[in-house]
Amino acid sequence: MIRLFRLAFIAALVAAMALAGAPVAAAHAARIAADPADGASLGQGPQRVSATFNEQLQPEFAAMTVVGPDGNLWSTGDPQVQGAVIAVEVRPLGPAGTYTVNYRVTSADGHPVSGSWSFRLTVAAAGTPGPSAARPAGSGGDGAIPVWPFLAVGALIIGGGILWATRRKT
Ligand SMILES: [Cu+2]
Repeated sequence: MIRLFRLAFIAALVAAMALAGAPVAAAHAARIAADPADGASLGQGPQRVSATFNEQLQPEFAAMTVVGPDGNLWSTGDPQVQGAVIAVEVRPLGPAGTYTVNYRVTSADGHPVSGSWSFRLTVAAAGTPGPSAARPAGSGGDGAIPVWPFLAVGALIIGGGILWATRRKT
């Protein structure tokens, strides 16, 4: 009877670990806000653009650019990652039209997430563009983090639970 209880306990523990582990592996960071907002019409260019995600980002391998209607880069410098926010400085803008913000960030679980949104500048300004955006800026390598450390930690926890359960026999 006690042996049966112990087996049931172990089975429940393993099932709980599998259920708890699944969302971790599946959950990528998702963008929940953008500044300027997607589709915004602005009479004046922003000094910086930023995207906010639903979870902390890893600061490594982040990329963010602003590409103007002329095909040039209007972002300047490297993006900054702080908590769940990635931002990049923007030059004084130039021609009126659509500016597209492209980003690539690394989720807390190690998965790279990329996307883009755009805003419109309604009044042309006198800014000087950066280089052509044809050559992607800030691509410093693949940001993927291996999954095996998470699996190893999961196995340790399950193993510890089994050990604990078997030691509790009366
Ligand atoms: Cu993920």
